[in-house]
Amino acid sequence: MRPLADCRLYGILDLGYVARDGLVSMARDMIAGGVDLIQLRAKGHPPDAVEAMGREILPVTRDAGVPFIINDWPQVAAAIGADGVHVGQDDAPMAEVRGIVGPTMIVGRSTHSLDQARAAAAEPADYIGFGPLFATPTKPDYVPIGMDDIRQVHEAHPSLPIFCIGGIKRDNLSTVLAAGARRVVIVSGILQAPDVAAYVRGVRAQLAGS
Ligand code: 3NM
Repeated sequence: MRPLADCRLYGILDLGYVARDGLVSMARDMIAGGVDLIQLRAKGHPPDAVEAMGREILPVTRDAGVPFIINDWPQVAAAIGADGVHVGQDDAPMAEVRGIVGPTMIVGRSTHSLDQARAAAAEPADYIGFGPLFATPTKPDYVPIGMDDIRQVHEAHPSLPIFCIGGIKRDNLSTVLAAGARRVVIVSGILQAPDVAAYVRGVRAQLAGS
């Protein structure tokens, strides 16, 4: 499996954009393009449904050596033997999450400020999301934090994988990278692309050049 330290492009299977029966083929397209990590984000779906979806996706990601992360549900991640779980600011503290998923599973946390990034680094989370940089329909209730703190959060946590997120597309990626980002999450940009694999390849090429 690809080490987290080598992961720079994080794709999310978000049920707001992908139909239930399109998840596996979307995962394949994202992998074909070259995403490094895949998360299943199924807001509003009960844990048994998330578990069923996860069990279908996991063999595809495993085959490719791409870590598979379950959003929100440590119990589901543990039950299916996923590679990781992602939790938000309002979710359980790390000790509780670790109690469910064990010591080796990847645990990531969303952060929306430098203070939250510091707290997550201290838990310690294995990686953090940092954003939303820009307003995004994927997470409509959140106030964008802009790009001003990107350099500082990287300087403060040099060995923590930090994935910038929120409104990032191929079109603004160069600006985000110039502001100091090393790793990114792209949700709607990838999922709404007419040719997902080609879009991801384009993003990869930009990352490789930065
Ligand atoms: N989390 P898109 S922003 C799922 O800031 C998510 O924690 C965010 O989607 C955070 O690439 C976000 O479509 C949505 O903007 C990202």
